[in-house]
Amino acid sequence: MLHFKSVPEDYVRQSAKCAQVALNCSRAAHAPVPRNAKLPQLAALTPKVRAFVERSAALCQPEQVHICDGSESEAAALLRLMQQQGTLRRLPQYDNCYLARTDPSDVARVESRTFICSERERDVVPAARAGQKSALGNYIAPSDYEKAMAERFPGCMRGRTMYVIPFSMGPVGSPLSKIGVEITDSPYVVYSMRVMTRIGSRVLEVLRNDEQFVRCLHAVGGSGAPAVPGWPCDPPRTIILHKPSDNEIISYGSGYGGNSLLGKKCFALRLGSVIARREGWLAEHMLIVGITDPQGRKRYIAAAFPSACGKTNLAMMTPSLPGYKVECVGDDIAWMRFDKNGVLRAINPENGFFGVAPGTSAATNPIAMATVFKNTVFTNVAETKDGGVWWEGMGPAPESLTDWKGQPWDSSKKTPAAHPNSRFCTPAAQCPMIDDAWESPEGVPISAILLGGRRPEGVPLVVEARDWAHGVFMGAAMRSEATAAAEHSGKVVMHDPFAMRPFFGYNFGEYLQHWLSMPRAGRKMPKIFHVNWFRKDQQGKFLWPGFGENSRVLDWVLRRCDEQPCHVETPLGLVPAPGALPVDGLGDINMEELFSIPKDFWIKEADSVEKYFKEEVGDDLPKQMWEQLEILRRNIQQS
Ligand code: SAT
Ligand code: MN
Repeated sequence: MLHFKSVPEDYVRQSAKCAQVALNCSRAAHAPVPRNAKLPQLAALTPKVRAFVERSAALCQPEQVHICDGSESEAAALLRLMQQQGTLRRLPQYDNCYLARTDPSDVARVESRTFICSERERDVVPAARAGQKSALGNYIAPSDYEKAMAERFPGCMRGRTMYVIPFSMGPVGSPLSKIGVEITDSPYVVYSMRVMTRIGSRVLEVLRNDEQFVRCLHAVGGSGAPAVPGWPCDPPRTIILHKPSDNEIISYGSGYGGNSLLGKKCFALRLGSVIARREGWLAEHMLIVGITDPQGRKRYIAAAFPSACGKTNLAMMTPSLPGYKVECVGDDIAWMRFDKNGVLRAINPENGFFGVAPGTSAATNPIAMATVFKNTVFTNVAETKDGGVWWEGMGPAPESLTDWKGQPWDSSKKTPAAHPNSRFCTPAAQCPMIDDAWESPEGVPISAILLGGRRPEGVPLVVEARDWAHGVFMGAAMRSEATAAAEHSGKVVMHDPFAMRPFFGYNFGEYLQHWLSMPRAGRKMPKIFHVNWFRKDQQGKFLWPGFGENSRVLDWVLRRCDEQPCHVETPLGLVPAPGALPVDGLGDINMEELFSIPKDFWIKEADSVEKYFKEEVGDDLPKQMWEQLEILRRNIQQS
């Protein structure tokens, strides 16, 4: 069995020295970290963190080790280093903004190379129909996990600096937060983790009281000069491994997003979902927003949509309805737990937004536009000739552009200027409508949960679940068009239960059981709704304007949370009563088509959900889900 060997004593001594001088290495001729910078010594680490660092160093054999303290001077040194290495270009148009261009084969999450390890396959993969393997949950056996590591990690950081990033998912010290330590050889990852999580010495302090943390080991891989200067990676051998039983995440070969910022999908969702089940809470792929109504009453909702389906737009919505205010707590992940009063409370475990750039504009998301032009790293967007950025959907293309691959671009080119999964990585605190309570240690109270996806056909604008079990069924049956956030392509409608398909850390059948077990005496269960902003007419035109106009749907949702009788029953659940959804001033909205429930479509949809449940979940599907499917079938037949 391969594991980290113990590190020779002199290596540790050498490493301890390096902790002070790593960013001042001779090859990177940038200004040294000031002598008085507070860089904790290896010896000052807690024993478990130190052991993890020593084992990783012995395995990866970096030239030096740098323990990140999270200081401004450290960030400045990283930026200088990355500009020298060619990873980042400064964008002189803006304040402290940078552009990274990745290797063109390292541009999105790689779901096919992402695995969960456990002793038993069934812990990870549901019991599918005989002879068929469920595609929910990518399992790797412990021996293959060790082998994958042994084939990639020994000596993989030779000549590089190994950075140690203590990070907190959630406000530092909150009872709802969790700690991780990511070891990486990518300064881009360190800088991005600094934006996306809370890092540094203050996190190490928390570990002094409780030594529990998730071990995250990341290496970009590759040897020799990288194909794209400043972006070493090893796409053919990329692998992302999770071992929930050991609180361990291992990632090799990719520097991009969810593959390398291990606090995000790997920890906050995959390991997070396992920890959440163990401890009785929920780790979900959901945004969180606060909505204040014209009466001044504020409620919070959480909403699950697959990657690149407009979560960031909803999280930063400028409501078109007069008197409404939306404030953002988070745009991607929610950790939620019932408190002692039976209220579901949510925190955003992240500290920044890693948002999809294309489609973001002053019209679609003015708040994002007001957020991202300072202290931001853009990745794979296009660059203007005066050092600004551009992407499809931002507005008219400026005259001369450099595309995401660094090539001259003009609108006659068939290829997009910005990669469809290009991103901004920006601190949440500088969002002009960040919620006052966004870092509240106890979390914000959740009144409603929204589920949704991109459904061009058949699925109404909004449907309220009749009860909790029906809401869980809606989540289980969620589908959405594929997006550019992972390697899938084309406009196929994929099943994506709870928008968690690529992020489950354990058996999806057990996940549903966990959700079904939430209602208890004394708990105030949030209402669950399914929304679809993306329904199209016969001509392929969107039936609903979306964006800020979605506040009209939120208005109805909140009135339903107040138990106002502004609904009617349908075979799918409850929808707004005629006239209850405020559409005044919207012009021609075909409400009939927007809310129609085509019988043929729904017969097929129920068949497809049945097939999915059978093939992907089999015996592990809770029986309440079969009952819900039967109710749907009966309702449709009788309609
Ligand atoms: O996983 S990423 O962080 O790269 C983005 C996403 O899919 O939401
Ligand atoms: Mn996401």
